[in-house]
Amino acid sequence: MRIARAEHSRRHFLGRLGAATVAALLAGCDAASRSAWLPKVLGVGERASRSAQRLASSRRSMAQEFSPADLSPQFRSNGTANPDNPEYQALAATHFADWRLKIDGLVERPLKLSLQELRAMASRTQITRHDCVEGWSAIGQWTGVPLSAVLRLAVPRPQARYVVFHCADPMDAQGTLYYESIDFDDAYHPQTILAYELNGALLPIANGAPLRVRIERQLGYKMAKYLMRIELVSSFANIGAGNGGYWEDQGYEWYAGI
Ligand SMILES: Nc1nc2c(c(=O)[nH]1)N[C@H]1C(S)=C(S)[C@@H](COP(=O)(O)O)O[C@H]1N2
Ligand SMILES: [Mo]
Repeated sequence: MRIARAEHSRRHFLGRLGAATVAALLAGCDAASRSAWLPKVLGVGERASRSAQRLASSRRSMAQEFSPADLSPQFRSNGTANPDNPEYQALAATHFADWRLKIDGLVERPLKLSLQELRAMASRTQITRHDCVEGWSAIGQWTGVPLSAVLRLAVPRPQARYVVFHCADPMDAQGTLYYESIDFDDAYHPQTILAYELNGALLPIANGAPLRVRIERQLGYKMAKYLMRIELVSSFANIGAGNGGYWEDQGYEWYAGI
């Protein structure tokens, strides 16, 4: 019953993904991203059944990891490239020395962590492929702290079901800030990291400095950049328009599995 419903919404989403991807291809992306994306576009049917299989078995599988030779020459930026937000700009001016990641909501121990504190924690480095719904892909190397380690420090309360990422960038004239959310399956997945480095260098502002999340088995829009706050909730009914993310509020699927 649950699987049937998930599969229904997945097909709906893949239909839309196909149209968006074809539009992007017609608009002309560069050859590298086209070749990385094309097999997946052509294999939509195959993808749907593979995803159904994954849903039926486990969501704990690992995303493919690559070698340094596979790295894209450049990891492009998409969406916001520099938040139009005075508070963020002030933090950026001092290289995020005064930035703190807040972790609150349904936790026993609310936290405020500096970049230095996050960097002092055990890190994980992974080379993965990022797939954007707009029809481009790029392979990059990410280094950061596993989200699971940060959650363990904060001690989630039993009622907590989702992890909400609040970002610094306003998306519209009303100042709606980008936000996203994932469930605990993804939050505790070993490849879900809060990344502060891209390709061995400090995370550029264009890619989400000082901190962005990597959720490697989902599409690019889930991977919130410019993180300011992580909130644990039992439901996202009262966050944004209630669909779990900025793009979800515009009609995108909440679970954007690849
Ligand atoms: N805060 C924030 N996070 C965001 C976005 C954004 O506009 N703002 N865009 C999303 C989309 S659609 C993609 S594909 C990736 C792009 O990441 P990149 O800029 O590192 O390529 O970030 C995602 N996370
Ligand atoms: Mo995207």
